[in-house]
Amino acid sequence: MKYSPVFKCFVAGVAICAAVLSSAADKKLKIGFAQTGAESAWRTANSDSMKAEAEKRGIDLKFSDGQGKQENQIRAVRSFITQRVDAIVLAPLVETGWDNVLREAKRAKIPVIITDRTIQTTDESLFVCFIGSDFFEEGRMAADWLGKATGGKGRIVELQGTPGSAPANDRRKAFAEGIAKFPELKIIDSQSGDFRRAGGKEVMEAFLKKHGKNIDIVYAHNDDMALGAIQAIEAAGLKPGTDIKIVSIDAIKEGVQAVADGKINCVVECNPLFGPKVYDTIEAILAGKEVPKKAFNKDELFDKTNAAAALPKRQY
Ligand code: GZL
Repeated sequence: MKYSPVFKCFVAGVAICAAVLSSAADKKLKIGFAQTGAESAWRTANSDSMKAEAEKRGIDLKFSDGQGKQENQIRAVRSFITQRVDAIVLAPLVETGWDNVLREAKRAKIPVIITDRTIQTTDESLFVCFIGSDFFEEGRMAADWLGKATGGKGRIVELQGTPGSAPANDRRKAFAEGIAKFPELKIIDSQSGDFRRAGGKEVMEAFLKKHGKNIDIVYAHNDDMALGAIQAIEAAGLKPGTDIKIVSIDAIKEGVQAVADGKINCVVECNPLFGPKVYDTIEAILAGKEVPKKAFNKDELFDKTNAAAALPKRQY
């Protein structure tokens, strides 16, 4: 069967386009992201920021939902190494237990960026940099606000985040140090609600049963637990924000709305929308540029003086 010269040129042209397209596809940045899970509205906003920005930049994002288990995240990082991704992003559920898998990524010469939560490691060369918020600063801001708002007096119950996680450890430590300045501002009970709304409700129900009217303040490590605690407080016939003051962290839209409604008295922001910053940093690393070891996001504070005005601008 003889083919005309025109047909032969057409076939050659198609082959060249396919080769160019496939090589361009090969050059598409491939990034593995091991997310903690989907425990809170903050987490959903953080995942959405990473996915939307990857889409916008044409990045091939391999997203893994750890479902609240460190072993799932470790498995995901190993899978990213096998897939030879260009970079690995890890939002570590808890602070410890990462050295071995990070050593494997280092041996594979794949840069690791730690986001959102910090890790404890014997060797800081196992990751290139950290991008997230300063949980100590958030705890201090919450304590300072409360000291001023209460005249340094009150019995506090604390809703802690996920046991062993950096935000739970750091927010607890910094808040305790912050209220130490006020001898009559005391934590009378503290328990984990695991950053979940249901957890905040259940723990608050137990606190109300145990302490009755002897609770003046709730310090919640995140808004989801604060919103759960509001359900328990209202079910007990009490007024959140008035009978029991509430201080929380994250500043999700529902949390800022609750401040505007007078149900939460203060939220400290912990901004989850750092997808663009993560990918800018990865592009810099892959281009051989130096990047800061720690890059903290800027966080604001909302109370009755500014919450209502801030609401229209809230993005998560
Ligand atoms: C903080 C993040 C915490 C949020 C919670 O950066 O790790 O985990 O405060 C989330 O809402 O579950």
